[in-house]
Amino acid sequence: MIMENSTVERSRGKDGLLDELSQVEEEASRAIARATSSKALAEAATLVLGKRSALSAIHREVASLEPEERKEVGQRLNEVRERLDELVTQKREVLSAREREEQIEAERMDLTEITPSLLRGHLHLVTLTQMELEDVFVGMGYQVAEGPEVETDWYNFEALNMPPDHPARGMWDTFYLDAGEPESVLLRTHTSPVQIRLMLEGRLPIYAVAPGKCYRRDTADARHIPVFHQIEGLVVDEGITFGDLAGTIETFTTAYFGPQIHSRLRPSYFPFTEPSAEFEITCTICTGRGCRTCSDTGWVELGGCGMVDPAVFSAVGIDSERWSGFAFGFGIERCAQMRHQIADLRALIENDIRFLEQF
Ligand code: FA5
Repeated sequence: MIMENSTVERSRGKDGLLDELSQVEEEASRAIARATSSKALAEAATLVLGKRSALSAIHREVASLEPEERKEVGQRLNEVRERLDELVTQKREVLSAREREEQIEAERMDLTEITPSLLRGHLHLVTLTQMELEDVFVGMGYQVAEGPEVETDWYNFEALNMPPDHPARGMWDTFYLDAGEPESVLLRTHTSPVQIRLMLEGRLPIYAVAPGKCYRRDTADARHIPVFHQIEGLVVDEGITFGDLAGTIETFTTAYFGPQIHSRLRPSYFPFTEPSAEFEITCTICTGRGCRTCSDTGWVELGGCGMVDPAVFSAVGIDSERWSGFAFGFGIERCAQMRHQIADLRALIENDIRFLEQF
């Protein structure tokens, strides 16, 4: 059958092949013109120019013609192939330009478009609270100081009247760093070492606050997180009394929480102050009735305070016969917690945008 078929094909002769070439040219041009995508054009090109195309079949038949006829048909065949090739190239350019435009349009982003619901970030509540607390104290004539978060044992404990093995060191569960002598370098457990640095500078009198990060091996709960912030206060001048300390704390509470919040000082112990006190305010979560946040006491401790112990003055070379002073240290997260009635302090470090965007 195949032989017979090829015999039939071969018997078409020169004129038959030329006719067929014109017909193929016409049909192929129409197929190329009909293609509406690059993919469809590639398929049409394979059909009209590929190995199984009518053109290739004619090409195979040319070999069986007489040399003169072969030349004529061969030339016409090349013309048709070149013309179809060119049609495909032109059409490919048109289609791919159109497709590129369509893709650009589909992927277009208007960077100037502003939707009303677009959220803008802002400072974290703890940072805002720290800035507001600083403002309150700057308004009272204090300077803002800073100290390092990585401290030596001497600044964090010893100069604050806690020699090695002093039992009060147990009040702060400490992260030690693997640097120098064992347990000589640590992450500060409170901002009180900044008191020592300020006093060692030797510029008296001192009215300063020092806000910053503190680290303790505390288990996180409604009132504690292991990395938190304190704001330390230090006043050293002639004739400073406990009355000045109590008045300062009262002024600060009224300025920050408003007059409706009650505060109290309770006798306490810190090795670096004598006498010492704890400073508490009415729990704003339960307004004093007792809840999980205040451990059912109705009060929340904000910080510690007291008159600078003469042993601390002597560690930094200040004459305690002439100078006296007070110090305090408050938790910044606790201040934010009570001001904004945040039942669980851990919410401040969970980074839930729905919570943070409220402040
Ligand atoms: C101190 O750290 C003393 N240095 C305060 C002080 C300074 C006393 C100057 C006298 C003179 P205390 O460990 O109680 O004290 O911490 C003070 C406050 O820091 C606490 O009342 C609380 O508000 C906050 N605080 C302490 N631990 C945490 C914690 N894990 N998470 C959040 N806040 C904390």
